[in-house]
Amino acid sequence: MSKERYIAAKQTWAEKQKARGVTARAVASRDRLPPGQKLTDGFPVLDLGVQPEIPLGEWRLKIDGLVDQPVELTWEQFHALPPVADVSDFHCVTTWSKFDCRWGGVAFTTLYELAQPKPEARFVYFTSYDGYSTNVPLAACLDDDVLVATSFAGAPLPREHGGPARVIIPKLYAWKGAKFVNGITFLAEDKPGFWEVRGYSNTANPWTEDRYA
Ligand SMILES: Nc1nc2c(c(=O)[nH]1)N[C@H]1C(S)=C(S)[C@@H](COP(=O)(O)O)O[C@H]1N2
Ligand SMILES: [Mo]
Repeated sequence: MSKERYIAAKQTWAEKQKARGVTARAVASRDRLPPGQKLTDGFPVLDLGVQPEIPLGEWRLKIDGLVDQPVELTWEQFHALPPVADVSDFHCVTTWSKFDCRWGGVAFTTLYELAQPKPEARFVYFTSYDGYSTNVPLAACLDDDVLVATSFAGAPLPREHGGPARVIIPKLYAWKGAKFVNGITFLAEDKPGFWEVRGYSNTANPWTEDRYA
């Protein structure tokens, strides 16, 4: 399927779900598997039809916006930061979930301390090498399970899953985690990302089935 048809299909699906009244459920689930999700043993791949190839020597992660110390990290500089490892569950809005994903990388809070966002910064806008973007409230990024991951299950993060580096925000639907990430911008005002402008929920809480806005 072409990239345009794929995007249009997902957008139409969001509109149909909304027409059926599926936007958000008022009642949160306490199960490990969020409501409306099915467990998968595999690891499906979702992207925009492009998996950009980024040589590690050319890879950069730019952190800018409302920060006191804008930085542009090379691969070496990124890996000189304190590493973190975390095991978390992964929930895609298209109703599959994967348990016990073992990620390694650098904690979002480490990058936050490095760039020193100004007090006005309340939102984060992530950008990617494939043209993707997504937005998250800063408060949600400061959980200790949020990271920029460069490894999965003990091996370098494969390109199809967003390598060299991707964002993982376990408590939100997975579209809030940018694969092929290359930019983290701190903003005072919210700015909807790629799927958020195409009918997906801005808040994306799997536990309340907050799928479409
Ligand atoms: N750069 C980029 N990041 C992205 C996407 C994308 O298309 N491009 N898709 C999102 C969606 S909808 C999901 S469910 C997850 C899928 O990650 P996976 O392919 O590793 O399963 O990545 C998210 N991050
Ligand atoms: Mo997704």
